[in-house]
Amino acid sequence: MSDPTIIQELESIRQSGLDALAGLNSEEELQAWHAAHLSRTAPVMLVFQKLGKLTPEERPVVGQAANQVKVALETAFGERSAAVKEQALAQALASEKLDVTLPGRPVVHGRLHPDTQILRELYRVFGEMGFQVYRSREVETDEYNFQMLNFPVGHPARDMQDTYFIDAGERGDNPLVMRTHTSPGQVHAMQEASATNPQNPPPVRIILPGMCYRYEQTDARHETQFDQIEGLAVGPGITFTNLKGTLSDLARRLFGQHVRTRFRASYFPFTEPSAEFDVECFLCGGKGCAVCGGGWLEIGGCGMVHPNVLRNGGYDPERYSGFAFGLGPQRIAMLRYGINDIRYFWENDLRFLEQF
Ligand code: FA5
Repeated sequence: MSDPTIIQELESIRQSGLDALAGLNSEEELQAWHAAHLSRTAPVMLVFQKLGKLTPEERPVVGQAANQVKVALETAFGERSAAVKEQALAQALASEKLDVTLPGRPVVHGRLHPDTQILRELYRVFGEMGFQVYRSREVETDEYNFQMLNFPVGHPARDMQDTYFIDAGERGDNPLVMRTHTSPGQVHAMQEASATNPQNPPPVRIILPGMCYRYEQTDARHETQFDQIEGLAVGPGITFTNLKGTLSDLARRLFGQHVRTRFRASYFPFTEPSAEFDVECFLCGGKGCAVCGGGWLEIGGCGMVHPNVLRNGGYDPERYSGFAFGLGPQRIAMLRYGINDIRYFWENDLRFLEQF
């Protein structure tokens, strides 16, 4: 038989706990009640600790009774807490007044990334000039990224574009690479067009936009991942004058009628002759600033398509000629918006992005 005094004690623990709970009306009072009646040192818990000292007959009876008291207190606590919360909510709603003179909460709109904005503008301008968009792959073979463009294996000009290789050497001299420029798309596009009529391939006038990747040291004007927009025009009788006219017109459409541009002789294995295309920095008036460096900002490379590249694309260089260029849209956006560090583009810092 169990000790009747323990059973009585449990009953009085239950009763006094429930009585104390009945009048509580706030969260703080409830917490204090919980500490007094259900924490590790609460009277009902101490009964559990005493179980070990009881006889084997008493133990299950007292244990069960103590458990019932504990459950009763927990249940009552849960119900009281819910009632107090409901009461508080009702009071808050009753006291709430609608002040129609308060200023509205601003609605935050998403917006296009500055890179997307400049790309769309370039698509529009080139569209007006009669160029179509051709998309090409970001993972290339060495053959298309380099060899077809007149950079044979081991050619020193490959050092101009530090490359990310993405295979472990299984493909010998033709590894997979992340494209270092959009120029391999030139060969894909020409091959596709010339396949439609190998004897008389159709003229081509396209732009090839897309991401490029180079394993290089980043600085204010260099990123490891950046956009390029390649341009390619192939047909009978295309000259360097057409190239100059196209890029000068582009600069005027983008930056205004009075912008100054210059072509500097340069070298690319896939064009001959080759040039770099610079726009005068109108942020500093050509004096040199954080955006441009020396007064001019290089926005692309260009030249007349090399006969070997025309041939690789299925065009006879005796009958066809072409020009090509590769521009950096982010450099164009830097000039347009006065951005002094290209690394802001992919940092996802809202303080930068919200300015556009
Ligand atoms: C090329 O990539 C050539 N394929 C361009 C070309 C195409 C020449 C067709 C002739 C005919 P280059 O490495 O200079 O060239 O890059 C061209 C443009 O891409 C640069 O002027 C610059 O605007 C941009 N660019 C190049 N590297 C980076 C970089 N690391 N970060 C940001 N922009 C870059």
